[in-house]
Amino acid sequence: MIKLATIAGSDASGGAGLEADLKTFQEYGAYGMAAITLVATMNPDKEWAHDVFPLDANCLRAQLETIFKGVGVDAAKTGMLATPYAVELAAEYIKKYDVKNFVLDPVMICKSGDMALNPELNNLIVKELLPLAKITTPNLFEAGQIAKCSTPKNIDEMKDAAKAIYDLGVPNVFVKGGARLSGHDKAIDIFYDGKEFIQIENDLVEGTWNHGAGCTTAAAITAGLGFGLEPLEAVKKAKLFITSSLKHGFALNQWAGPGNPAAWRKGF
Ligand code: PXL
Repeated sequence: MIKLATIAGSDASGGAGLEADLKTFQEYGAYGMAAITLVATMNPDKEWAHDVFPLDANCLRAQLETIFKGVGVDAAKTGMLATPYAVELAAEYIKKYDVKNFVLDPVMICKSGDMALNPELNNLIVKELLPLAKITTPNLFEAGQIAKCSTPKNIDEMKDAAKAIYDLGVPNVFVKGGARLSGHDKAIDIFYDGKEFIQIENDLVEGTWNHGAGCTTAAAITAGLGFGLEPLEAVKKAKLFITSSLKHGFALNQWAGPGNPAAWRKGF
C-alpha cells in the first residue's frame, strides 16, 4: 500500500485543507494520514468569515511521531501551517525521516476567505521547507510572495517567478495560473525544473465552486510522486484530476463550494 501524509489544517466545511487531501489520496488508491496543524472554521452568521484555531506543538509533534516514526510514508505534503512551530516541526520530521517526495504547497492565502497569512511566517516557510521540497506549487499570489516580486499577471512573469523560486533551492516549481490568469481561453500553468519552462494547458473551468482547488492539486501531485511518477508526470496527471473535479464543483451554500474529487473515479 502506498502511504501518504498531509501536514495541514482541517477545513470544517470539508472542501479544502486536509479533508481535500485525504479525499484525493483515496481517489488515487493510496492510504492517507493527516497531522492536523489547525482547525479552520467558517461562520454562517458572519458571511462565512474564517477563524483559525491552531493545535499546540505537543499535539502536532505526537501526530508526526505516529505518522513518520510509527508508520512511514512514500510521500508527504504540507498545507496551511499558521504557526512558526508548525513550520519547524514539519521541517524537522521531513528531514529526520528523509522524505524525498515532499510537496510544499505554500498556502499563504485562502481563496474563499481572502485571508492573507502572516508575511514573517511565509519567510520561515521559504527558509525551512522550500529547500526540502521536491516540488512547490504556488498560485500567482504565492509565487509573487516567494519570488519577492509583484503577483505575476502574464506567462512571462510566471516564468520569471518560477525561475526566482527555483533559484531559492527547490528542484521543481509549478506556478498555477489556472483560471486566474486573465486573457486566455485555457487554464495555463508553468512547470520549471531548471532546464525548461513547460506550459501546461487544460480546459478552463469557469465558475466559483473551486474551494480547495489548490490543496487538491498539491495532494494529487503528492499521490503521483508516491506512486513513483516523475514530477512533470505527477503534475500533468494532477491537472487532469483537478480539472475533472472542478467541472463537477457544487455549492455548499451561497458563500462556498468545492470541486468534486470523485468526478475522476466516475469517469467524468
Ligand atoms: O484553500 C486554502 C486552505 C487550506 N487549508 C485550510 C483551509 C483553506 C481555505 O479555506 O481552510 C484548512
